[in-house]
Amino acid sequence: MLSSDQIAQYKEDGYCLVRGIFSPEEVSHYRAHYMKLRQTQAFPGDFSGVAMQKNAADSAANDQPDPLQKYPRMIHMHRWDDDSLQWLIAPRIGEILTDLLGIAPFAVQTMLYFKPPGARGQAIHQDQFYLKVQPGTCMAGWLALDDCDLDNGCLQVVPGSQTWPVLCTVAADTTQSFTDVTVPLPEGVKPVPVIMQAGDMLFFNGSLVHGSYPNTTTDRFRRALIGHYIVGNAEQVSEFYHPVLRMDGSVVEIGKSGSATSCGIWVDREGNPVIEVVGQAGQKTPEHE
Ligand SMILES: O=C(O)CCC(=O)C(=O)O
Repeated sequence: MLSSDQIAQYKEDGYCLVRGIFSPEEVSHYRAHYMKLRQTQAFPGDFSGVAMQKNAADSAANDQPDPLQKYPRMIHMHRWDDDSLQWLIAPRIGEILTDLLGIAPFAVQTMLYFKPPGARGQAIHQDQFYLKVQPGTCMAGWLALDDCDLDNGCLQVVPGSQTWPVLCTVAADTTQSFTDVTVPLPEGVKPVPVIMQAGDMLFFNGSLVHGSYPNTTTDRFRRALIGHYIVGNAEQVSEFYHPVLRMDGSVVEIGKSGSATSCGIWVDREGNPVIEVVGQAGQKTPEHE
């Protein structure tokens, strides 16, 4: 159960860090489990990133093999791996999400980021851009399987951005990001790093702007096991996230949200940046979450 301070921090900042929710033995089990799966075969939805734009100034960098080719991100493992399913619907995660949301969640997605040494990060974005939960929003539960810091590309978040509408996306720098869209931030607003130890879990709201920089180490992975959830009174979520599960693992039928959506752009009002919602203008169709 979360403390009132943790719930207050979530309301204020859009995220809540819960330390040591999984033991060192459990974390070590998941690391070994996913490394073994990754080395065994390819799985549906494996994603090693968009092609990297060439860096005109650095031809040596252009010739480097991309570490993500060997360690593509896994997705929706809970649909074919029981360990992943049991983790996704673990009661301890359900209890925390219920504390934060005020209602039991539904579970919709698992992902495993290996982020080996030298791997690109993921440009800042909002998960709700992809999940399109209506009404309400989605939540991420991001479990660190390795200690995460600035060097190996820890998660970065923009505190308070959970109150923003979904922003229109722009092209990302694919030399730094394995996905190709990002969201702009007004001048002076910067993401802050979330330093975590293996076993810590970060819970964050679907509108929170977040992402990560590359892993610049030569010898440390930054593995993360991620669950995505939606509020238990949601009526729709994007088709990609179906089937939707109750936290007891049973399937719940809800609607599929369409691709049409509005998004926000930053405009200047009397010297202050504010978000103006502009329909679909400037919106790029998401190919990869
Ligand atoms: O782990 C990362 O580097 C980024 C993860 C992320 O952005 C996400 O799960 O939506």
